[in-house]
Amino acid sequence: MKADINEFIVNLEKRTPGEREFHQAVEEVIGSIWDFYERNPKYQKAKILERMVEPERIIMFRVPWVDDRGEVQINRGYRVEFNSALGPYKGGLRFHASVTLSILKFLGFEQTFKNSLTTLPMGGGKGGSDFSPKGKTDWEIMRFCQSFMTELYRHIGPNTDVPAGDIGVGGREIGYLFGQYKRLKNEFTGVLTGKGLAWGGSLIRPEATGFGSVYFAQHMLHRIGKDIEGQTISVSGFGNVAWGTIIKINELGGKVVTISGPDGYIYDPEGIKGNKVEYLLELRSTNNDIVEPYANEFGCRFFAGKHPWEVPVDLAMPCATENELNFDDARELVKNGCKLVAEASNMGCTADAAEYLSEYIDYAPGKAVNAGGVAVSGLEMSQNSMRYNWSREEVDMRLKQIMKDIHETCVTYGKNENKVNYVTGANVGGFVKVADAMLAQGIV
Ligand code: 2IT
Repeated sequence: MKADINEFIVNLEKRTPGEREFHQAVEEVIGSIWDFYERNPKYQKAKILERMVEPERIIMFRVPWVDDRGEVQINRGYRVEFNSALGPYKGGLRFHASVTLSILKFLGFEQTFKNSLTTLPMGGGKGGSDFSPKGKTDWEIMRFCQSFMTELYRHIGPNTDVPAGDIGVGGREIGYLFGQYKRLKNEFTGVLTGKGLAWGGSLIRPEATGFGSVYFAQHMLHRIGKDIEGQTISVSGFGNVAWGTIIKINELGGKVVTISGPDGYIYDPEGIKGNKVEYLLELRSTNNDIVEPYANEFGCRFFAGKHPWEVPVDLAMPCATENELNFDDARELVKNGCKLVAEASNMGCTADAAEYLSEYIDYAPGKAVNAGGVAVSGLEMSQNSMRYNWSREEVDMRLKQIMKDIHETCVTYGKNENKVNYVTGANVGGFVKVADAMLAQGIV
């Protein structure tokens, strides 16, 4: 058995040289579904896994634009249309200097499993650009978005591929992208999610990734006889996901003591609550991507160049980006008595950190924990199709139910005596539906 799995990985690496993050994501999935795959020869015979690691289509394009000084700028745009077995390609756009094809392939691959877990009819995709909104003016961001959409519009559509936001793409960018799509196609459709409330957006979409992650963590805690209430929690990042996560933790009686940025982390032992949560939005709107000003504003400590995982807490929720929690961080968390890590970022833990955490405490991967974001995007698509808007309560109720179902799926497929391996649970649970749909649809 080992030989086969190794052969699979060697072949993958040969076909996709240098795509480190993509290999990491595939290896994690393959490692946990291999037994299941072997026990089900119908999947092997149809080469389901071999097909799953090959995106159905990749679009790469030039994005030229003119900055405020009149200088020509060139970025690269991407859309990875990974898998459409369950529905139109669905997944965010990331605008960040670190974006490469490998990063978008890892995200698109993960998205396929994540979207399957939501129970909604969505395939997997991801896109973006190496353009970073950091330090750019509003006019520059608008011109970039218009140029990006001028190519992308011919590849997407409400029944084909429905992008949304990710790092560097929020309400403002979705607005500019939507405006240009509408202008080019002369069609007002639900081609993007994360839209403004007045023009087709869904209530709770901005909060959904964070809220859903906390609902998921709450189910993990309940299973081991605990609750969010009274827990001290470390969070990383200070963007959209951290913001929603912190709001919901406060609402449920937990205390968040850290946030972080590329510059370091903040330790606020009093808890990040009240107007401090509002301040996060202000911090983000400056486009500087640094968290240090929080320390000056509220008189607490800033630790330059460090990860928040050295702070002793009951629970840790990574909310920033991939590989933000490494093996040493994982060891430090466990040593300091942390009981649970719920990953709200995509592939927030390095492979060795994830393995270590799974062994010693409860650890759940991003594709299960953060699926609430794309789930509410799916609900936004439903509302757009009906040309109708649900109330806040209605959307929140559906989000809660979806997170409960995802947790149950993880327990069903990941339970081993008294412990749940959430990595196995999420991967096998996500795989089965996609694989069965692919079998039914023939060799395509
Ligand atoms: O990683 C993710 O699930 C997202 N960035 C959200 C994707 C979406 O289509 O809402």
